[in-house]
Amino acid sequence: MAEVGNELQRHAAEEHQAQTDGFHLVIDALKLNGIENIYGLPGIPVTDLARLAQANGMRVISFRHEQNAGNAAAIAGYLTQKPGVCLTVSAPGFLNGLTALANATTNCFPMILISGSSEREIVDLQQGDYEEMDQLAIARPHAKAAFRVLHAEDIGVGIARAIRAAVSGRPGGVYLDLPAKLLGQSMEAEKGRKSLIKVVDPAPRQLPAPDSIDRAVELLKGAKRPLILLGKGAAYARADEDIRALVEKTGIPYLPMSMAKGLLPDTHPQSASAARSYVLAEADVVLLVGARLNWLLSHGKGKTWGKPKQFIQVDISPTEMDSNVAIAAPVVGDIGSCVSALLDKIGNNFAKPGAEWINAVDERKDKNLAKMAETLAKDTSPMNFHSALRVLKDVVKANPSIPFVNEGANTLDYARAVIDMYEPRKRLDVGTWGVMGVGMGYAVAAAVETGKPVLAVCGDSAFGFSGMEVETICRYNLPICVVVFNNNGVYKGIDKNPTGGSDPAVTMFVPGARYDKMMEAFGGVGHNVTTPQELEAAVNEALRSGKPTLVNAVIDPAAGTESGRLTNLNPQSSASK
Ligand code: ADP
Ligand code: TZD
Repeated sequence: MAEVGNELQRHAAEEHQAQTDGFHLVIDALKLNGIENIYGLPGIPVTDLARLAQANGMRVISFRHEQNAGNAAAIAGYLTQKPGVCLTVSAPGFLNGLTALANATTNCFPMILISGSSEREIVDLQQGDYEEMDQLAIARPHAKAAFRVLHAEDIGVGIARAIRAAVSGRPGGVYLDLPAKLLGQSMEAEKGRKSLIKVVDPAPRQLPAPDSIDRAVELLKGAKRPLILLGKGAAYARADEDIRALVEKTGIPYLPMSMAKGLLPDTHPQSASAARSYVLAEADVVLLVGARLNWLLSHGKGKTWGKPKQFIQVDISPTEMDSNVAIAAPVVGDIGSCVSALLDKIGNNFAKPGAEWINAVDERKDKNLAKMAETLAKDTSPMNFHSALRVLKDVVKANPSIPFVNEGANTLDYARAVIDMYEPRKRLDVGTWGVMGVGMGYAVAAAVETGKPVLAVCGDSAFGFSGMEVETICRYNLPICVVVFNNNGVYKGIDKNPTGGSDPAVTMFVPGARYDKMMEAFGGVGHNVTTPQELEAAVNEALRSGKPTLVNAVIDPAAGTESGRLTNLNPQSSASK
């Protein structure tokens, strides 16, 4: 009898083994394509998906809010060229993740938001399911592509399409809708295995047309005051050596956009960062590499751009050309292929720009750098942005390979100007939208994906958007040091309620708040610092120990300016004119 029982059990097990289900197919499809990490938040209907992913060897990082998980996935995509995956529950969880998906699409970061959803039959008849929402329709305008899978045998196709859409051409955010029933659907394991797709060459090279290269090089050769502008597309493309060669062989001054800082070290003699306004206004030919002429570049026109100029634009997206101003020499292709073709065409005899242009740029640079050094050298009490950043500049110089996350208004603008970056893809910031709240998500993914300690420098307002993730940082024991520049409010901390009433002014926070205690609450290390020396010691200790740390850096509440350096973007009330 016992033998029969065993035999039955064995049969049942074989039968069981011969079956697979939607949960396993999703995980197997991701793993087959080299995706090892999931950033998400569990709940109905994806809790078991997250559990099984962990059980099957994926690293699953559970967050406290989906937007932060989504931001983590987005920056993981930027850092690895593989789509970062965010997993959320239906409706509200999905919507929380959607901001991050839209931000990924806006920034050209490859990401896949996988969200559980209600069954279509119920959603389409609006019968009121638990967390019911027509998620696919809502995601579509915010994503580069959006797909739904209804049958287990289509999971392989769904994930393959999501991966391709996220990383090919201009990268972006992809939405993948997985209704609850799909996850539980079973099918024969062998058939399931065969239904999965290992995506071949997910981001194929896109070679530029030879005549577009000829046109670009002709224009560059004729330039008197050329300028190269590197954007985060260039950093993402990982054509680091060729980009450096292009800059050095041509001898042209270059400007890195914020997240392209470090593609060449900011201390490079050809960096024109310290003469930004001058070179933008004076250049006659501008070669854009992976940078859009959007608001961050004043749309390529107006006072910022001064003298008339011609643009060469290297970008993978053909429709980016002429989006703001005429592009005289569009070069459409992937940056690696384009820059390599430009280098071939340029050869070794490119006539470097004349001394007049180079000297004029250097003169501006030297003057501005001397002015900056003077500002940084001032020891103010209380600390202001510059005295605090002076020491962080040295910390980054001593630790050039650590990811540096930065958000805020003044905290962002000053840090970008003061802190030199030395290696590509180390500076991670608010990007194309200037969005607050990316801080902790970016920091977590940077630590997970690179295995390095991370330094995150956030304004107190910026930090607040994702601050609860200090628990996540402690839970996973990640080597992240968060520095909160605490000036008691948004931009600064001295505004008064114009009515004289007891409510605080709209930009004010609780004065003297101790953000360091938040980290301590979850077992991490907190420091409250009021001098540059204390700040430097606290950050160095954090980087040395690798312990989750939050440094509350007390900054003069009067130090900031409204909107940092974006004051011009604030509409004026007619009452205050
Ligand atoms: P920044 O904010 O640094 O100026 P943007 O995000 O505006 O940079 O621009 C990045 C550009 O880079 C986008 O237009 C995008 O299409 C392009 N891009 C991204 N990856 C590649 C790539 N591998 N090859 C070519 N262009 C790319
Ligand atoms: N909400 C979102 C999602 N993004 C935004 N950019 C804003 C609001 C508006 N905003 C800025 O543009 S900067 C900023 C807000 C609220 C915060 C600035 O204060 P801070 O930094 O404390 O973070 P500083 O250094 O004190 O200026």
